[in-house]
Amino acid sequence: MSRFSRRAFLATVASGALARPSFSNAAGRYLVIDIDKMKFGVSHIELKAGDTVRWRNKDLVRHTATARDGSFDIDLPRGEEGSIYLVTPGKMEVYCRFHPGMIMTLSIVE
Ligand SMILES: [Cu+2]
Repeated sequence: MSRFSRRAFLATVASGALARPSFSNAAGRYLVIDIDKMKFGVSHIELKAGDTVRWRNKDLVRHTATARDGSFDIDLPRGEEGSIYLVTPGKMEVYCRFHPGMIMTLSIVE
């Protein structure tokens, strides 16, 4: 099992109006990963605890950004965005539930 727990992330799903969790005053960076042409924009990204990752679906079809360990599952209809705020160091795999070949990894360091 992964070292991530469900509590490790504040996950939010953007549906129409973007949900804004408490990360607005986080000191970390804010990184955007575009999804297009059936791929995540990066296959691997290294982050720090306190960073926020935002996925943007620029593709023509619906995708998800889903943690392999179930920590989060962000539904991303066409044109939608969704973010997670990373708090726990570790490595995890993210995939798309609709297209299991779409995979990327996040490494969160202290
Ligand atoms: Cu997909």
